[in-house]
Amino acid sequence: MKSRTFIFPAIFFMAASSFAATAYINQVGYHPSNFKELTLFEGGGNVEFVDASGTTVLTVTPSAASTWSGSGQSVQLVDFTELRTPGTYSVKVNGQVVRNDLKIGSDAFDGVSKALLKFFYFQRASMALDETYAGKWKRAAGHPDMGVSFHSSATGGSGTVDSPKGWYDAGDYGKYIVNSGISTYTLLSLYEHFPGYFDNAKWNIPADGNLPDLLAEIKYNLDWMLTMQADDGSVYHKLTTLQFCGTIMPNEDIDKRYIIGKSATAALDFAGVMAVAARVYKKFDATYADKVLEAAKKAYAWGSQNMNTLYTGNPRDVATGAYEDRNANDEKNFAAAELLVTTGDASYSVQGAFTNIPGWQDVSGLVTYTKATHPDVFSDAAAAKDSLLAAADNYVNLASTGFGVPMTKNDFYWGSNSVAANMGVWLLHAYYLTGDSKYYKSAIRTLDYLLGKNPLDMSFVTGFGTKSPMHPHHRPSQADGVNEPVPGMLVGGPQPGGEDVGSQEWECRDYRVSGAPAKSYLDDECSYASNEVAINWNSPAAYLAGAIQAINSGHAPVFAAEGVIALPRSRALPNAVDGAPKVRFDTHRVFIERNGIRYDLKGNKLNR
Ligand code: 9MR
Ligand code: 9MR
Repeated sequence: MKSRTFIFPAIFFMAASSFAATAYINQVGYHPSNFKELTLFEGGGNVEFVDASGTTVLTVTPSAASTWSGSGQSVQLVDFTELRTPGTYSVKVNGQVVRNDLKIGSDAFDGVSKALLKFFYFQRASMALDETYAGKWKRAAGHPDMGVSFHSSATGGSGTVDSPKGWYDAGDYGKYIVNSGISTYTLLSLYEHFPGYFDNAKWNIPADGNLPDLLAEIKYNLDWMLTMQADDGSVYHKLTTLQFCGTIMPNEDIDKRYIIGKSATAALDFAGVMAVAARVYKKFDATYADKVLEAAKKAYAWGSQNMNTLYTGNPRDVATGAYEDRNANDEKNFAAAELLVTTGDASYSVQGAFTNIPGWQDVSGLVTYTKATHPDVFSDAAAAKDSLLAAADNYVNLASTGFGVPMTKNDFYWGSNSVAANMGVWLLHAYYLTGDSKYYKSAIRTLDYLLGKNPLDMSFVTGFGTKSPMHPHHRPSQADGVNEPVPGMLVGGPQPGGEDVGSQEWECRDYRVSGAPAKSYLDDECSYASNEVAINWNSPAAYLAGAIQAINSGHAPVFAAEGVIALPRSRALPNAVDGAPKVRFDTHRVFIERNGIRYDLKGNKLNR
C-alpha cells in the first residue's frame, strides 16, 4: 500500500516529460527569402529559434490551436519567415529544445529538386546504370524489350515489336502508357515553364546530343512511348509480364513480357504528351518534333473515333497494374487542348475547365492549366483562370489552419503524397497567373509537408531529411544489397485503404492502428499501398521542387512574362523571365518576339 504513494509521483514525472512539444518542420531546409512555417503539437507558450552560438534570434507566439482532420491532432502554426540568415538552428518550446535540425540556406532545394528528377534515370529500362552516374546504385541492364510478342488483348498486333527504353513505372518493372502520360506531361511542362533554368540545370546523367538533362531524360521515355503506337494510330495499353516478378534485380527478371491491351485512354494520353513534346523539342531537333506531332495527330484521330475501346480491367491471365478507366472524355479533352496549342487548328475542340486534382485516371485539371495560361489560344481562358483560382483559394484557406497543408482527410488515398504534390503544382499555377504571394506561400507549405512537416515527422523523399523512408517497395532498392534505397524517390504516402494488409507472407501487419488517415503508413517493403514509389508521384514532386528552385534562382515562368510575378528575391528581373520578349530584326523590319510569337513595336501581333 505504502509504495503506491511513491509510484504515483514517479509516473506523473515521466508522463510530464514525455509530453514535450513536437515541432514538425521541413527537414530538408527553408530558403532564406521564402515563407517559413512549422507545426507545433502539444506546445504552449512561445517558440524560440536559437542559432549555433546559443543565441535566441527570434521568438514567435504560435497561432491559435485548431484540429486537422488528417491526423485528428490539435496543432498550432508558427510563422518564422523573419528568420533569414542561413544556418542551422534549434527550436525551443517552453525553454526546452525540441529540435536541433532546422536549416536555412539559399541552396535548400537544389539537391532535392535534382534528385527527384534523377529518379527517372534510376528507373530506366533496357540499359545498364554505370557507376559514373549511379554510384553505389549501379546495376546491370534489364528488360531489353526487343521482339516483344502481343497478348491476345492487344487487338491488331501480330508478330513481334521492338519496344525498348522507357521508365519502369514504380516498384515493379512494368511500362504503362496511361501512367507514362501524366508523368511525362508533368515533366515536359516543368521544362516548358522554365526553359531558362532547365537549359542549364544538370544532375549527372548520360548526355543525349545537345539536349538539356531534363529533355534528355524525358526523351528516353518518349522514345519508348512511340514504339507503342500501331500504324493506324492506335496505342497499346502496356508492356509487362503476365504476373509481377519477385524481389529481384531488372536483369534477373527474364519472364516473357507482352504488349497488352489497347485503349482510347492510352491513345489520347499519348496524343497529349506528344503534342507538348512537339513544341518543346522543336528548337533542338525539328525532325523529332515533326515526328512526335504526326504521332500525336494519328493517336488523337484514332482515340476520338474509338472512345469506347477502354481498358476496364485485366484479362484473366494478367495480374500487373491495370490503370483501368471507364471514361476517356478527360483524356480526349487533354489531347485536344495540347494539339490546339501546338497546331492552332481550331477543329480540336476543348470543353470546360475542371478543378479535380490531376491524377492518372483524371487528367481534366491539366486542361484548366493549359487554358488559363494560353489566353491567346482559348476564348474561355478567363473562365478557366477563375476556376483555377477558386480551387486554389480553397487550398489557401485550408492550409491557413490545422496542420498548415491544403489536404483534408479525404485526400488520403493510394499515392496521397502525389495528391499533395499536385495541389502544390496547382497553387503554383495560381501564383503564376496572379503574382499573389498567398498562393506561393501555400505551395511552399505543400513542399514542406512532403519534406517533413507532417504527422509522421519524416521526409517522404528517400535520402533527404533527418528521417526518410529506408524500406520503400522498389525492387532494385530491395534487391541490390545496398543499405540505402535509391535516393530521390517520393513514396506513395499514408492512406487508410490497407490494400497490402493481410496474412500472406508478402503482406503487411495492420499499420492503420491510429485510425488517422495521415498516419496510416509503414516504412516496410511489404507496403505497396503506402510505401511504393512511382513515376506519377515523383513527377509532380519534381515539378513542385523544381519550379520553386527555379523561382528562387530568379526565373519566372514563360507565360508570366508581363512581370506579374514578384520573385521572392527582392530584385528586378530584367533578364530573368524565361521566354522574355526579345528585340529581333529581319531584312525589312524590327519586331519583338516572345515565345515564338512576333509583335510590332506597339505590341500588335504580326502574322508570319
Ligand atoms: O510489386 C507490385 C506493386 O508494384 C503493385 O503496386 C502491387 C499492387 O498491384 O502489387 C505488387 O506485387 C505484389 C503482388 O500484387 C502480390 N504478390 C506479391 C507482390 C509483391 O508484393
Ligand atoms: O497508382 C495506382 C493507384 O491509384 C491504384 O489504386 C493502384 C491499384 O490499382 O495501382 C496504383 O498503380 C500501381 C500500378 O497498378 C502498378 N505499378 C505500381 C503502381 C503504384 O502502386
